[in-house]
Amino acid sequence: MASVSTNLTSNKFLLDWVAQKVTLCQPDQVVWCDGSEDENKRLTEFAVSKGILAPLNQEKHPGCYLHRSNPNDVARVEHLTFICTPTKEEAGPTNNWKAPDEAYTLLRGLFEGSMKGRTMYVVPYVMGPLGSEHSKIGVELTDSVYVALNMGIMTRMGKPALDMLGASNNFNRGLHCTGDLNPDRRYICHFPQDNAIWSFGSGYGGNALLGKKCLALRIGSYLGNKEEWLAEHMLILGVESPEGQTTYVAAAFPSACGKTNFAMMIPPKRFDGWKVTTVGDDIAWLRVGDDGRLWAVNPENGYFGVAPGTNWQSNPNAMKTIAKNTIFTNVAVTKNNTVWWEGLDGETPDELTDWQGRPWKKGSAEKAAHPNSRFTAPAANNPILSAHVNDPRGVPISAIIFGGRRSNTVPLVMQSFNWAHGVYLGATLASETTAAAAGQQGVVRRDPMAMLPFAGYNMADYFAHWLAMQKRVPYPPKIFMVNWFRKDKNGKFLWPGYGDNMRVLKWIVDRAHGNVGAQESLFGWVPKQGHIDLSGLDIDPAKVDEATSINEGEWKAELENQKAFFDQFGERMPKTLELIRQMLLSRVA
Ligand code: GTP
Ligand code: SPV
Ligand code: MN
Repeated sequence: MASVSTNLTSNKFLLDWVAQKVTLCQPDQVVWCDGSEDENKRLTEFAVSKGILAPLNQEKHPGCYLHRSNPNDVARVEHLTFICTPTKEEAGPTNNWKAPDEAYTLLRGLFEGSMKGRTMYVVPYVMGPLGSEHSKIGVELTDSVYVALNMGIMTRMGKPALDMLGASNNFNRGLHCTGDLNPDRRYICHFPQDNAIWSFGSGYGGNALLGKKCLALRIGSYLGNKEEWLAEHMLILGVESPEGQTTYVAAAFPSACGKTNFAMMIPPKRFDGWKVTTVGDDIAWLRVGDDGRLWAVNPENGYFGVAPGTNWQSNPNAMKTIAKNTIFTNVAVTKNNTVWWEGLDGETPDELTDWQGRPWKKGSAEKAAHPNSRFTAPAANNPILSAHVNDPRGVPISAIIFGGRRSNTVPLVMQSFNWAHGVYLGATLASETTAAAAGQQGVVRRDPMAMLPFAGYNMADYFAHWLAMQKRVPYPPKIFMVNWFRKDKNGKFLWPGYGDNMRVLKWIVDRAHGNVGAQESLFGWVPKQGHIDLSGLDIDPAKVDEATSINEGEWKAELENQKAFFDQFGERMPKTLELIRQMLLSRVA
């Protein structure tokens, strides 16, 4: 049997657990990751020698590599993701459930001998700032060098994690094996009661980088409910005014609905002197501080961002962030071995190599880059990285924003009447599905708080937890809803989006500080005429009117449609949310 010995730790719980899993998976060797530069170099070279990574043009993309995943393994697989709580009720109607015994038996069968002829990487990592009481430690055992390298970018990985863990038994146990990538033998199983994750048969992103969606959101949300904090699918940004006052905002948008872009935004010229800084682009852990405010940390240390649509116009800070030391997954490459994707600046090249490594010609009906192609880039590359990303206390949140991708109905921005109504706005969030998950795209579905695929327990209990936070947060953030994606009758976006979202953010910040009035609509507070600053924006005012309009007919249908979603939770559903729905409906009935 491969030796598990290491001089990196003497933690008995960890060593015993690794030994157990070595017995199960039978790898040829075990490699403990220390997170050093040297190790990164060695693993990268190994990955290149095996064809798992290909060096990109090192002049144009220093330290950057391309990875092509199996074409059947390009996105999260929600139908193969399971919450394995003792009872089905604990997982709730919106999660797939397996009994823990059954799941362990099934997966043990798959893991048995699965790493024969392969290396097991032991990847210790911290989610959250080192030494912070908010942070959690995980260890992922994986046979994928791609996963180990990505975890090195996305988390605080290696020796610092083992040092922080010390002799403690309190760490998430993650077991991952690529297997033969047969979708019929692919399972992403979470065991919240055991603080464990077993993932088999996928090498892709959220299925395989266990610190991200599996630990930071699914297990995290379960722990949050127990420990009275919130694990959310939210970006965190700071807005600095010309006077030097910084306001922190957290925003939940579903997958591929604009979090990375919003978190890295550059305000338009009109907002000279205003600055946005990024704390996080995907996940927020929120806790009540001693001062009675809600404080947030970003558990991650890098960005696993959507490539298509990223360009020097839409997101210059992302372009700078991915300029070096970045892994690109499933993008296209040019003749010069530089990266390309749909929506990149400039002319489309006549010829490319597509994401599957096939020759591609301009005008082809197929996309050159996969719509869910991604970059993995270190947060440290981000030119507008907040000075507080490593602050163990996190940052105080003044506003929470919920937003979806809706062609109609939902206006550009709305503020909730109060906390419970804000929770209702989050709980009824709906969005058109995207390429971030396998399955049909562009279908409107309820995605409460952008957490539908990520809640590690019954969503009705999750709503109750959100409602109960009101009593625990004496100075709560104000809650808002936005929609950057409303379309006109020709199918064109009504709102320019990206940097111009600053115009909406400015109103939100002003509202959070009580610096500006608002108009009461039937469904929430909306900006008064002229309060969204449009100066310097070259756009037909009628478009903005349409983007901000509220159509009672559409809302009646929307409110009626929410009922079925609520009803599936039965008695477990908090009455407050259904009462708010009925009250709003009575206004248009
Ligand atoms: P995940 O990493 O999957 O959680 O995605 P995300 O929420 O971070 O989304 P991201 O910022 O990567 O944006 C996804 C897609 O939406 C990209 O193709 C963007 O170009 C596009 N997008 C982002 N912001 C806007 C916007 O304000 N308006 C419009 N029209 N599109 C946007
Ligand atoms: C998402 O789908 O919300 C992502 C990408 O951020 S993944 O890590 O694959 O979940
Ligand atoms: Mn995400």
